[in-house]
Amino acid sequence: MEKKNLSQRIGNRTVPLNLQMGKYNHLEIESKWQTIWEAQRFYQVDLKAAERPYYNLMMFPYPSAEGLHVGNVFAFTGSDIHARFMKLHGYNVFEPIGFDAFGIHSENFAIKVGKHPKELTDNNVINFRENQLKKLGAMYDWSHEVNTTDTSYYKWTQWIFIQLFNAGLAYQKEGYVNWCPSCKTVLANEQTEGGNCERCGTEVIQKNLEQWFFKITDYAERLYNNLKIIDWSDIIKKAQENWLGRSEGIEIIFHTVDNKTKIHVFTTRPDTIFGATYLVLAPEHPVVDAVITNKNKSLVEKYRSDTIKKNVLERTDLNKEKTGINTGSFAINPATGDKIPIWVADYVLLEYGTGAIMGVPAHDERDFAFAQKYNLPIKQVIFPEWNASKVPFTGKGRLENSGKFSGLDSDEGGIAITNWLENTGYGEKTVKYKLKDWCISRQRYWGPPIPIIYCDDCGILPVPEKDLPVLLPELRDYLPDGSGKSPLARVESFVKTKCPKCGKDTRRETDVSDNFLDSAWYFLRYPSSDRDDVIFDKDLTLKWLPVDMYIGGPEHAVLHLMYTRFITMALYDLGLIPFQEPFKKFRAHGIITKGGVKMSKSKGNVVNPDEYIKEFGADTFRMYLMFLGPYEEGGDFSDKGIKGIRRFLERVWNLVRHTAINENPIEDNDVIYFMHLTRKAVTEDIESLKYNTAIAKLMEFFNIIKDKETLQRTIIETFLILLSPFAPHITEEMWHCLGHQQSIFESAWPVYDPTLLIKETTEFVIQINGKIKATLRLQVGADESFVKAKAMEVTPIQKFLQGKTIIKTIFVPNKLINFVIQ
Ligand code: ANZ
Ligand code: ZN
Repeated sequence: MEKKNLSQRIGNRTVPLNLQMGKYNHLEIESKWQTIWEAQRFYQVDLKAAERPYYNLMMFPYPSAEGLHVGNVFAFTGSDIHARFMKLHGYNVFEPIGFDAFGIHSENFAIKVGKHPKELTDNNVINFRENQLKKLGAMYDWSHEVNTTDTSYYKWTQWIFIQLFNAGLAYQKEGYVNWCPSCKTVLANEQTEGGNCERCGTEVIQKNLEQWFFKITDYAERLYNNLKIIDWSDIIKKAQENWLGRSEGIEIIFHTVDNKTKIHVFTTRPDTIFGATYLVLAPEHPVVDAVITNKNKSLVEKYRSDTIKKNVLERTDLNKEKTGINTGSFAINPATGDKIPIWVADYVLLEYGTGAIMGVPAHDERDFAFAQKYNLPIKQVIFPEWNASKVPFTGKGRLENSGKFSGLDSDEGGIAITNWLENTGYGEKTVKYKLKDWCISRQRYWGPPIPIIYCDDCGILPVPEKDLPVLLPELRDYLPDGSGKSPLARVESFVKTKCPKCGKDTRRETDVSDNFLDSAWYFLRYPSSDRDDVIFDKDLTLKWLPVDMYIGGPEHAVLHLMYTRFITMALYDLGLIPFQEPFKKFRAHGIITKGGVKMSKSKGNVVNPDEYIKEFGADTFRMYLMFLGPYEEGGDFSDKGIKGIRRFLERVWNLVRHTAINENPIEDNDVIYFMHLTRKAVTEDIESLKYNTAIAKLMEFFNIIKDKETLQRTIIETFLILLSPFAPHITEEMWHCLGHQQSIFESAWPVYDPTLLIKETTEFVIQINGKIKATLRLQVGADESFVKAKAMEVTPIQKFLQGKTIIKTIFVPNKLINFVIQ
């Protein structure tokens, strides 16, 4: 198509041809461009042919019945602005989207409203896609949509489980797990909050069940070390660091008095060993059986069975009174040679360290409370440098009562004692992590069945890959019954199967996998979503992954974001992908509040974005949300601000409508200078996700150009392109009204000319009759008349000049101006 020449010249001025633009009608403009973009598949990327791939990822939504809320829109908009910005920089930006539709959220909601989760999910997805997401004006490539509940997706979730199982990274373990009596399911520690279910608030109890785990603890060190090299938001890295809970310390071996049993304890304070007056074993520790004396046996047994009813938080709460029981046996402190009693107490946890500790009551709060309660000896071995001490003293200081180590300070002493214990075979330096293995089985319905078969003869076998997916049967009665078994266990046709090895009748695993497994790998699937024969297309994966930019909520710091890293590392180790970290860059967005509090249904302060988008337009709403505050911090939602943004866009519209466009460069140095300044500032702000200040700078620029009768084309077009990531529809429309045939998003981001921004200054000396009276900072190269005018405005100079005549001015460029007066 030939490009129409839309500018008719009259003399050396142009008339505004953009008057064809009527009043700003967001409904018309937004639906027009959404339709055109979709029809032309404008945001669909040719993944194979793309020359400059850029993978921009946003955490995919869970399709709730309530629909997208403003928090989602805030998050998605910020991610889309980044995508558009990169597109305008010439990248082939892939911005996929999908639905995280399995999980207890959906299932519980379905139960509540008495519908089937499948039916609800399907409806919700349609609502999300057609009524909401498509109206946001984001660059989603819908041709690569994924939905975790599709068989074509969960087939591969099951496949990943099998790969991990075959690699020895998935195992079964019976044990006490957090159990929510209301959701009737197991919860990971991460899914409890202060001893309650994170989802429904019910108090969590402990239940003994056989569960599937992934050995994420094998990866603790790598997960920890890589934190130093990944470009992620600091708050997220900090949260992961805390969650991994790395401690450097030493494992010390204590022998029982009869020398039959060794007890390994983990401590971070080897400098205190001379103060260890007893040992404590976790009640579940297997060594308890070996050391327990007949006399104490029944009491210890009772104590053990009482313990399992408590959860971790109750057990480790500093304020709760300590409890414990004496085993009746003794061990030898290798440092002092003293006989010290061996106790069992629930403040020591089986899963951490070695599940056993040395009690040093003089220097540890919990040990102190315990020793006081049970009259155990308290021996101070660390003394503070200056003041007389009081136990427990938990700080560092000088060692006393510590044999040949007395006199050393804690750090030196700790090293010396560690070396001594290592040399004598009583200890070994070690690093421990608080991270626990990931419990991935759920005794629920709405998830991918775990692809395992139990054969009495052949053992535990993975479902052969050719038989995947193990279909989730369509159950009417999918309610959990509290038996600790999945509803699938009630479906005989599902449970019964043949052994893939011997052909005998066998049974299937009936648990489904954790929703977090679905989302731990979805970003790997997007580019290959149309492949049914392989999980990922090798070439596309090599080309598009790892993800260039991932944006999501800070609430996912330790669950989703840790699991994705683990799964990526595991798949890397299996040779399935060529990278260990999933995301080159991760940024956490802020949270939108209402009246200062987090939006939630229970508080009744959730804002529905749909009405605002309808009334004011997606462009206004996008910009308004981005203007609320720094993207990484969020802000407080109010109706008032929206109108202001809407008026701004109307004024932009009217400016473009009424202002004549001059095709020739016209001399207007101030405006040109400001244009470059704005290009620079907006570019830097968008790069660092400071969308709010980018918008503020566009507004300032607008104020400079708003009253001009004519504007040079570059100026108005610069303004539109800089605005386009925020307000894609209106800028696309105005762009076309200015005579363009191509999308504004196919133009180049306006770069600034740094030489035009140099405004270096220098100090000018102002003299009167050769005597220095003042100084003045002005631009380098300022000419005589400018310096003279500025100098005469300086108050003391004004006074000197009053009633006098300047008979001569001496000007030395960049240095001095001298008024000779009479
Ligand atoms: C002796 C000692 C003396 C300790 C002292 C502290 C102060 P972090 O930093 O969290 O790793 N501990 C070890 N294993 C435990 C378990 N399974 N359950 C409960 N407590 C356990 O803490 C390490 C310290 O926590 C260890 O160092 C141990 O107490 C305790 F003045 O050993 B310490
Ligand atoms: Zn068999």
